[in-house]
Amino acid sequence: MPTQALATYAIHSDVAVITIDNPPVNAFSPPVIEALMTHLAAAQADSSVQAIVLIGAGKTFSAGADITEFLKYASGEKPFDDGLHRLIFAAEDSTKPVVAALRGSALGGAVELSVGCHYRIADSRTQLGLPEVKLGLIPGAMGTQRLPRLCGIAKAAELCATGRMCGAAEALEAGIIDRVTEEDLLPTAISFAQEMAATPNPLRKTRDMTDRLGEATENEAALKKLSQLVSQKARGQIAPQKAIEAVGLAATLPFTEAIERESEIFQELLLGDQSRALVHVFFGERAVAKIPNIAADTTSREIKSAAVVGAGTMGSGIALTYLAAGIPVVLKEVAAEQLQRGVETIRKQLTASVERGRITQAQAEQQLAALTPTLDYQDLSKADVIVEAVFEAMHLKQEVFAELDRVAKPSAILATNTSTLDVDQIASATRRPESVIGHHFFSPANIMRLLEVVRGSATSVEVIVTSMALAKRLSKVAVLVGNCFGFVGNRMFWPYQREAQFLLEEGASVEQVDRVLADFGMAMGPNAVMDLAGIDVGWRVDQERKDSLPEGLRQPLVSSKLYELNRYGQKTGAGWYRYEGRKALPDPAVQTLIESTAQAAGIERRTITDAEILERTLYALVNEGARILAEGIAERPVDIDITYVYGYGFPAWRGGPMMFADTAGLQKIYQRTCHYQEIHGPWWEPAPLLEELAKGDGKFADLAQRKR
Ligand code: 3H9
Repeated sequence: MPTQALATYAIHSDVAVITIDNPPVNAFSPPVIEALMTHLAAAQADSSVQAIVLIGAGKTFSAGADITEFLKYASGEKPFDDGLHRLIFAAEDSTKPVVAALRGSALGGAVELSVGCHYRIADSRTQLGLPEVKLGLIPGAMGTQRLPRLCGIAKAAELCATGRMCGAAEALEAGIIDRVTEEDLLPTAISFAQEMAATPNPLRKTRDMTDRLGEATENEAALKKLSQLVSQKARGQIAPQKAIEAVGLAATLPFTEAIERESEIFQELLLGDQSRALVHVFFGERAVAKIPNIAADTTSREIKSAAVVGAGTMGSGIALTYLAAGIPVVLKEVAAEQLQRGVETIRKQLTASVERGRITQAQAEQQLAALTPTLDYQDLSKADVIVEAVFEAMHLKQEVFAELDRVAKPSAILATNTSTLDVDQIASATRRPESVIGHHFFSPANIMRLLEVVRGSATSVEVIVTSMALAKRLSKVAVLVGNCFGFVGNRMFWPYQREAQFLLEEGASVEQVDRVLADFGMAMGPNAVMDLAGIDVGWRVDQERKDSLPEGLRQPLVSSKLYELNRYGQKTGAGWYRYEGRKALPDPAVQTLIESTAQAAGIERRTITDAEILERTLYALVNEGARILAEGIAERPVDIDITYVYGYGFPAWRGGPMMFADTAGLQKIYQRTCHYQEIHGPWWEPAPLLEELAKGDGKFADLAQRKR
């Protein structure tokens, strides 16, 4: 494709309009940069041109640098290309004023280009942001030095270190942009450019500005506070602190030296594991939506209305998710009291959303009006999708599905929110197993982004495709998985938690295990997770599963004792911890229970190292992941990674369990798995795929290249 096609050049009276035209998001690939450079040069050479407007084709300005290029640099395929620097300097050194006209999104390098232009005007709905930290990077095209010159060091550091988006009005107030318009952007930008060209000194260069950098002691205090904040919010991540460091250089180094340092930091981060992992997650989130072996033109069913069976915590969360997406919901319960409780939960959540400014009062009222509570299955007959969210017991689920089969219209999708049970067995209660599928939401269902879409053996392709598209409407990240105990997420979580409990029995404390895994980057330690999810929930799952477990294998002993003591976790104020409000406190009674249980079972207690905790929990997770891949329950390693990052609080900056394993080294993991097998027996049998990859010096990532 000729480079010129990626950006167009047109003259509107005396203004040159250069349009970035690289769908879908106008990313700055090297050819786009070259095309823009060519057009900028043409505008300099054309004596009839008085000013230049830079705009994006379509709905958006640009999503910044082309992230696919980073992969080539990180893998050594290509040297680092400073094309964006050259382009920004070309704009700034233009002899005619350059106006960046922003709309849609202006992200990363796109903001950096715009702040290198002489002026900026934005459509009032534009969102601006420096999201590089979300890719484990810092702004690397002079943004850390130009932004503070426009809006001050404190504000610039906050934007660069958090990656937070800001709207046009905020950007205007901060001084990042010069004008906001409600009018048609292009003609308004052209008029603005003409107006600026007519001023006495129209070439305003950000690099020369120093008056807005702010006062030294205030800046230092602001940066220190920000550093503390991001060390909590972005625990374990390097890039946010580096972003603060880079922005801080605006106060201490001349522009040219500071941009060199910025570029060094950017390139160091680009070669680091954290950026590699976060870029993997960025593309992974998009990859899981593309299902291998399903034709792109497969028809999907129309979803205009939904029903949810069960108004408990999960059911009401699922109903809220549909309501937020503008899909009306019929909510079914067995008794008036439970139904009323569910409706109240939904009402309270909506009120809380209004209070937090997430939605308006009018939107909350509209959503509540779209909720129809009922006790009658017959009221579900018009729903396009019905999600069952009753207790985790097969007989109950089958009863519900038999009813759904009776009342649901023929085209309805019948989804189960089971987190562990056999979807085929549930489907067998109907005469239409092709319409039955798992929609496994994660608690709180209206907040957590993951949706495991579980395909049963009879589930039709149409139902799968509809579910994946529906998930997008519900703002979920959907991962298609196969049917087995616990699917991908909970099946892998079981050995992880099993080892966590064994470690307690062998001598670790509840707090030690949780601290070690939280320090690794998990959102919560395994014991705290159990307390949140409900020890009773886990117990119920264990009851359903116990007959299918191999005999003679060691089983965790303490959690069922907590269940017998009615210590269900946060909901009863006590579980692995005791709770004051939501604050978890160590409980000596639990320690005593663990010790007496271990003694009664003849388990010798010893000092457990942090390293052993990490290995035994994480390698057990990875080993099960390898089995899941070999069985095709997860199609690709990235499906597991995204499941864990979005559903289980696995640190995105480690890329998910399978990428973590590749980074740690499969040979090491395999050797340690064999070592633990010698000590602890069959639970630790290495998965054949792990063994094969380790012995062949391979990686899970290689599987993506293999034909299944
Ligand atoms: C940067 O600028 C570094 C500089 O500081 C320094 C350089 C020296 N590149 O998300 P969607 C693809 S770092 C390449 O589904 P949406 C995406 O993979 C960059 N590709 O759409 C997908 O491809 P596919 C800082 C990109 O409407 C398609 O576009 N910028 C890029 O839901 C559609 O994307 C960011 O971090 C890119 N930059 O959301 C912005 N962006 O169709 C990252 C997207 O094959 N991007 N693609 O799956 C986003 O946040 C969202 O994509 C955006 C649109 C909000 C723009």
